[in-house]
Amino acid sequence: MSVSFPPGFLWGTATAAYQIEGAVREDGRTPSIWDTFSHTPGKVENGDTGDVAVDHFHRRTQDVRLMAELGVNAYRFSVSWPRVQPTGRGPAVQRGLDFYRGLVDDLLEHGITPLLTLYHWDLPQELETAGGWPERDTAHRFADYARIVAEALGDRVVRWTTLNEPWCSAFLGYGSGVHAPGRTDPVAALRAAHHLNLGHGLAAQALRTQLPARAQVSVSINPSAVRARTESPADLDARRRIDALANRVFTDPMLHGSYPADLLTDTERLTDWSFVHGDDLAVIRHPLDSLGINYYSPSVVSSATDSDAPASERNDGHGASEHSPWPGADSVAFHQPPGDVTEMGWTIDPTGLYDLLMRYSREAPRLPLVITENGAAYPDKPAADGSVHDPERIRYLHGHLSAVHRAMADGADVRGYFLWSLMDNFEWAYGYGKRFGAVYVDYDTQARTPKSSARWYGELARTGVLPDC
Ligand code: GBH
Repeated sequence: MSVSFPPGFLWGTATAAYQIEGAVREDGRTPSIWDTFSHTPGKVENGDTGDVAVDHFHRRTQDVRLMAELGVNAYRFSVSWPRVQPTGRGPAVQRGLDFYRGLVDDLLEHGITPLLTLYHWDLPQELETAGGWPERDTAHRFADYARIVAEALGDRVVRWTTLNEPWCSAFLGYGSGVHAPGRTDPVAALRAAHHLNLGHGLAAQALRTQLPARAQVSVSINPSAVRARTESPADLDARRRIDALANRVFTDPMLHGSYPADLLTDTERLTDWSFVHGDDLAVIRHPLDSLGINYYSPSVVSSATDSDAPASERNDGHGASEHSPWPGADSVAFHQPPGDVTEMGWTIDPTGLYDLLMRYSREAPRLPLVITENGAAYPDKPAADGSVHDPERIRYLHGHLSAVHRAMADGADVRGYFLWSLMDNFEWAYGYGKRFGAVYVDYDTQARTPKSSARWYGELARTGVLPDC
């Protein structure tokens, strides 16, 4: 049975500045931590960098036209902080802001709703040199930057997002070190998490002050759909610990104005959390207009000490790093969830998305939800005639959109869905080897070719009808 989504539903694609723009030295842009990291040997597969990426900085108008041709009605992009405020302090660079003003105008001209994300991981290197997110001052610098962008684009952008996936910034950037800036210090990671929360709250305040009343303020998190391997008390406790470090460390202060008591206890051997100051929690609990949810795959955990799983089915949840992104949770083992995987090795399981949507609709009943990222990497290759067929991606999207529809039928207030990604791009530590795009990019010529999933998704966006698979 085909199902319908409501009129006005946002059907978009998503990207991030460093993954697509290139032009890293143009118009006064200074390096971000991702320029530094990707140019450090051994950090990114194949030595890939975002120097050129998919040259979106020079192809912006053509890329927007492509979106319009596909039929999507929304686009989520991020602003490169070092492009509009080099070094992260002081006055804005007008030509940096002009690029985004031009992008937004192109979108509006085609009736495409822009969703602007202020921070998708590209901290100005100079702020990292001054200590980065583990330092409190970075949160204040972020609020200043938010004010600058709001001043420049507040007349034409309605939907604003502060941070993308603060978990990745804090725990992959400062804990496991597989993301920029590549530090591996569990205390720095926890401090970073708090200062990202604080930066979110301060930036949200700055946006409210600067923007017209119709503006909408949001944040995009990557909550973990974390399950216990068994119902044993030890495995349930492992689940609780990871839920605290993956999810509640952000959503408790943002939605409820407190840090989880169990998290403070779990991490007490590392820190007393005295970096949380008096008013911080009131600042962080800023009323939001929606919550952005990025979802790819669920997690399964158990107690490491209790686990009787064969070692081959176990991993430590560290990814490629010997350092943990889970401070204070050394007693937890991660397991590959059952089911088929994408090229990332991530298990395909739409139930995880359903569960998260239901969880946050219960936890924050009046807060609309937007799926700000969902998608899959596959080893796409053009056929002899140049076309690119990706039936696996269509199946992935179909499964997850069915789960979204089911959650809506069960009461979740979901306002939109953004496919990650508009086009193949720089997949962080994996470089250009992993393709998430609905549009294929030939990295030699920069030619764009919509894959069959792009056609399929455009049709869905135009009709609002999810056909049978
Ligand atoms: C998002 O990150 C990003 O916002 C986006 O820029 C990126 O391109 C996209 O997803 C695709 O990766 O480490 O094996 O235990 C998602 C990052 C991926 C981090 C899943 C946590 C857990 C799986 N998340 N990962 S694993």
